[in-house]
Amino acid sequence: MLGLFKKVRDGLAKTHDKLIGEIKRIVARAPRLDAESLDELEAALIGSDIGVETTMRIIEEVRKASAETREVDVVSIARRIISEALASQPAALRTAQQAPTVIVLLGVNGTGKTTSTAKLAHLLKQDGRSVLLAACDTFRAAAIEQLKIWGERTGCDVITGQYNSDSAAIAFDALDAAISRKCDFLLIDTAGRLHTKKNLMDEMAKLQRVLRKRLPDAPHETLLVLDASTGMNGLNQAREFHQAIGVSGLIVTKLDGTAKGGIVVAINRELKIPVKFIGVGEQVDDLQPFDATAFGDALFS
Ligand SMILES: Nc1nc2c(ncn2[C@@H]2O[C@H](COP(=O)(O)OP(=O)(O)OP(=O)(O)O)[C@@H](O)[C@H]2O)c(=O)[nH]1
Ligand SMILES: [Mg+2]
Repeated sequence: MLGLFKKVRDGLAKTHDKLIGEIKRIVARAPRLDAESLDELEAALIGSDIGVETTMRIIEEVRKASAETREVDVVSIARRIISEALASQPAALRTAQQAPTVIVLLGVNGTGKTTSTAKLAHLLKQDGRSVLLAACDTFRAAAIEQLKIWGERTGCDVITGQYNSDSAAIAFDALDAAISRKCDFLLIDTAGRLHTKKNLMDEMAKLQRVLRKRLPDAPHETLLVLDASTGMNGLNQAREFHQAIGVSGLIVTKLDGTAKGGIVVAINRELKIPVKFIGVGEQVDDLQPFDATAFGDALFS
């Protein structure tokens, strides 16, 4: 457990430095927190990508506290409010009453869909579950081979089709295979294209429809994979995907490389879509189930 916590803390180091560093700098310079430093604090919080709603709540509480006492503990106020925002959504994976649980991973190009599919497979396998993978990115060159390699590494079979063929047909076949092989989980890797391209949304909607034809309550999770380093742009992507096809949860990747980890707070609070997993590195064991308490601790420790 300690090792896991360390990974999250190391992964969030840049976000921690930015958020806490800025708060401390402002408070050190103006401990009384006059109007000007409150403005500065507000700008710093917005700049850390935690979102407008959470920023406003922190500023409001800090303002109230500074009317009552001279030395306001801004860090602990921020910590409390951010922890509340983080814990506001359930983070556990939704599973099928009867196997297989079908999980679709989608998102724009390069966010980490394929690696997250592999990492999730690894997590589930470690938990003793059987996992089948479906290579439904028939769009990008070498995407199928990439998933096959991950399949070998994680010890999972991969259902594939031809490049440029219908991804929904592969998903259907894969679901058939998962049912007949009695697999616990089917993880479906999909193609990434710009979210402004309507055809990606159409492709994903079709994939969902086709899965439902075979298994009415599938997919049990539609997980949008977001690259944390895109910050507020990621929040917009999530909004658009959610409106177009419905997203049941998020995987926020590449937290290790960015100071924009505050985006996880904004997503939880403002979109009310739960963050289910976070990616904190490139290795197969660098995906972790999202734990609001651990995340808050890592952000402030
Ligand atoms: N540092 C870091 N790198 C990551 C993480 N997740 C994914 N990556 C890297 O991001 C790059 C893209 O990952 P992919 O999984 O191929 O992304 P994708 O969304 O499948 O990409 P397309 O299929 O081209 O749309 C790879 O180099 C991954 O190693 C993470 O949590 N941290
Ligand atoms: Mg991919």
